[in-house]
Amino acid sequence: MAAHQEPASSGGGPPRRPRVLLAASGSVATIKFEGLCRSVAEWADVRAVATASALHFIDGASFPDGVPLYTDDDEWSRWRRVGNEVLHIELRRWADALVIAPLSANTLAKVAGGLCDNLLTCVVRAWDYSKPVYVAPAMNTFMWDNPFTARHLAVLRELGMSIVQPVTKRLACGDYGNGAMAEPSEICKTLMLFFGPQHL
Ligand code: PCO
Repeated sequence: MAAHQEPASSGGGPPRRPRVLLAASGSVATIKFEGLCRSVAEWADVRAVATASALHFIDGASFPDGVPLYTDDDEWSRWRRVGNEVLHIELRRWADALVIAPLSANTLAKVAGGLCDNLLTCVVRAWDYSKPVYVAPAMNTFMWDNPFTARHLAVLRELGMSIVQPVTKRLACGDYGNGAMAEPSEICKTLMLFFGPQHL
């Protein structure tokens, strides 16, 4: 990967496709991640990051061709000696926007606290906040209603991140309530509005 990339909005020739880094943490809603990657890849260059927990819900065999899926193993296996590429830094440089969908309660807490113990959280910890971050929380209603959620989301908003609000519906455990991840089509639409028609 090149160390520096032209911004999507740079003057001169036609704008290049937006570069979107899509990241998934571990939630039952991660079953929707593949669909989100497919939708966004129709109009953007997409790279994907999955936490170890997210991988429980992702079928590598059906993951879209042309969307590289990076995991914690890639972060470690690429680095042998000083001077080698550091994956979370390269991804942070490459991307025009970061989307975390789903954002689990655990990853929300880690991001709010500045923890960086895996590839996804290292990208966030290294992020350039002049570039957008969208997060789509997903969790059981009891977790969503827990006071920690509002506190942690307030920190994310203060950092400039945008929250794609969860919806009320039947959850994976059978409970009915708020906490279901926004539909991939909604998340995709939110991103398209940010990039605007000139890039699509
Ligand atoms: C645990 N967690 C969840 C996660 C949030 N749920 C959702 C939706 C899915 C089905 O449409 C699972 C994607 O309900 O985002 O349910 C509950 S105990």
